[in-house]
Amino acid sequence: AFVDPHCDGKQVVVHLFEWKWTDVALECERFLAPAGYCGVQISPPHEHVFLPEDNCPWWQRYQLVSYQLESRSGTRDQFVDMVHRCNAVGVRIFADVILNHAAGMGRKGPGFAGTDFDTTDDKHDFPGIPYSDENFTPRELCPSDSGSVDNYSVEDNVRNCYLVGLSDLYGAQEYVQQKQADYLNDMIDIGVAGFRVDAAKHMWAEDIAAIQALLKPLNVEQGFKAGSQPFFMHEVIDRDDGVVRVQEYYDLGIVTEFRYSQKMAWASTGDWGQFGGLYDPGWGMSDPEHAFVFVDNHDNQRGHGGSGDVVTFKDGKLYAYAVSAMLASEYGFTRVMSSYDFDNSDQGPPSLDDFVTSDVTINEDGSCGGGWVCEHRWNAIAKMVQFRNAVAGAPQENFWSEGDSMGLSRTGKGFFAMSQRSGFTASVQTGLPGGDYCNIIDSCASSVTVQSDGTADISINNDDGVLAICVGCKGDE
Ligand code: LAG
Ligand code: CA
Repeated sequence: AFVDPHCDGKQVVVHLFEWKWTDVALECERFLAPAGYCGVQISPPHEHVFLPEDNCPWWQRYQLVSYQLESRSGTRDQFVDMVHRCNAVGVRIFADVILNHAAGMGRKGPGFAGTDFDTTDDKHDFPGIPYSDENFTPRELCPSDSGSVDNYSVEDNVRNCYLVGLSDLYGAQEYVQQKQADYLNDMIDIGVAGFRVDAAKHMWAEDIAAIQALLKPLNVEQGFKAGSQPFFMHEVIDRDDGVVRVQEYYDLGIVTEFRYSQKMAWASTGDWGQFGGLYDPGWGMSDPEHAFVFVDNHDNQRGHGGSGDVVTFKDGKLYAYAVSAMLASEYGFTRVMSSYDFDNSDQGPPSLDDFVTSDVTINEDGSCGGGWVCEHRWNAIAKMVQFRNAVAGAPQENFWSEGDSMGLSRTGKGFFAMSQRSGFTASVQTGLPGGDYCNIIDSCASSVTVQSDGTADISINNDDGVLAICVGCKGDE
């Protein structure tokens, strides 16, 4: 349940981190639909705290003030317009929702849209919802001395204490569940296709299930089949290092697989052999049907939650290899990160003087400017979206690696190889029917002749160092 993204079998979501709704709408129309992206994970759309004294860090959006759809990314009207325009071109919107907590303790309003709130002196006043003291997890249910989460091997600690001092909602209460469901239903009525649940690890699974039971089916007027359930992507950082495991979330949707991100970083050191056994059930990793995979996310790319071994846009071409490898392989449902450049880990998005987020600028060559990195537009990454869609369902076989080079087939539908060496050549088993195939990465400037037994001599000689051929694929997207 809750595992269908409702995008006609397309396989890749892009996180347009901190983009404004006006820019997301444009991007759906001008790029994401033609490239074959399934949908967009947007930044949290609710009213959040407003922290100009801290230069409005990106993370102010993870502190709830009210459920009004008024945020740094835009107004309610702009949100509605975005959802409708993206749905119209077959690109789905998935909202990042904060259900575990409200604002941090010791803060005072007004929030971003002018709504009062007050968490000073241990108060929990959120009149805009309304939530008050009784709607937050009772102190006696949290076993930590400080009241904050500080022991990941104790379930009550992880779920009932305050995550980095954020006021923890008492998710077992029907009142809280109903308010949260009302918020999600408002977006379902507008036409979103699903949700990314922030800090799901810190919520009891039965509380999430209770919210889900209160949700409406998706909006048929926005192109969803009658009776469709929203798609759910749960944020659970499980690296075999605590009491909460990804398996607990299988009935609730798909779940982040952070070990994948970690292994990707190891493979990217030039040891692509690691990629062969990447899905390791023995390591407790999620089964393929529930795994939500990514090379990096908005937290670990800047040393926040779940950081450590990670490859990001700052690694340049190596990053394109990693994302290409992810999109080539079979495991999990994939998310591509789209970032803005930053020097310090709290820095917000490119903005005008008054912390109003800047428009995303598009250069003549299709790359982005103004501080927006747009990894999702990088040539190899965008082309590999087409590959992943084309080979969906085909088994991954014939994996080989030679240090910094690797390849695999998606038998019957596609073959992929990449190399960090220029002019790399190899004789391989492609797993494809005989014939001539063109490399979609260089728009058919190079091609591969597959023999009737599936073997081929390949050479990789484009700027990206990537070769991807697939049945029925053309060089242009
Ligand atoms: C997440 N996933 O489970 C988000 O992906 C992650 O970005 C969120 O933390 C976290 N859960 C809680 O929603 C982010 C920042 C934190 C920030 C928090 C709230 O990584 O650094 O905490 O959002 O804005 C900030 C300060 C803390 C302070 C806290 C409460 O950095 O020092 O204690 O606010 O005032
Ligand atoms: Ca909690």
